[in-house]
Amino acid sequence: MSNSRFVEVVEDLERTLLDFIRKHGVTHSEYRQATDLIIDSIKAGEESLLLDVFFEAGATDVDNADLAGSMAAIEGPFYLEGAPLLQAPHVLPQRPAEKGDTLVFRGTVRTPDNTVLAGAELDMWQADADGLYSNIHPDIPDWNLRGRFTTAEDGSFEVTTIVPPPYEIPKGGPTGRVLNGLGRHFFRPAHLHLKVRADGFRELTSQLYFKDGDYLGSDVASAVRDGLVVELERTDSGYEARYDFVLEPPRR
Ligand code: MBD
Ligand code: FE
Repeated sequence: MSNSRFVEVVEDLERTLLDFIRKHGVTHSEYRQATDLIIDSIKAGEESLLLDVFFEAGATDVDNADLAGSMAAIEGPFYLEGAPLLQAPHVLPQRPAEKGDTLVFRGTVRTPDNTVLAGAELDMWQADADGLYSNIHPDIPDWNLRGRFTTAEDGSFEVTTIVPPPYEIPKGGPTGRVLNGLGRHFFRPAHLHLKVRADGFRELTSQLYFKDGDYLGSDVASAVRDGLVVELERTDSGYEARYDFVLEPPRR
């Protein structure tokens, strides 16, 4: 962000929030409740959950306004750099008897003119069958259901994992208390998170949902978009899904 843009947006945010305080007659005690809420959510290990639930999809829509590649999606609060690098056949790290139905996820990585990208990296993370993320929620081995793998010479990839369930925002935490106060439910539809990167292309943050899944129409984070919903097809051994990613060149 350039300094001139910083000044423009921060001064406008300042004006907007001061107007808001006057408009609603926000008292000092209410102001302090708001700052405590933000601090508490971070201390409770909710990372950026509170702000991501309310605002991240709005910023992502701005990025998606003029698009040459696949639609971007919200990253959410639980991405971590440095997930294990997997060798083929790719299987996301999991416990010996990981709960959940087996999911084989396949696709390709290409450029906007349909050239396949070999050696593109997919960095994937998801909730387990209890709806919990490793390295964030307790009692799960580090890096469980998180991993990086690369596309083959023909630009294709395949990874085996489990079908995630809908994600429920922790009920007892600060973000949950806000949602409860608003009378909203706590669910996000089931989803897979992926980042896709290749040298010379813009990194894509994606997130894929499953057609006909619960909460697609009422995501608590308001982040479902048509281009991000994939079919979940039954097979003899579980389910399969596919998505073809298109990476675009850097914007500037
Ligand atoms: C998630 O898994 C998520 O993706 C978002 C955006 C918010 C909370 C939990
Ligand atoms: Fe998520």
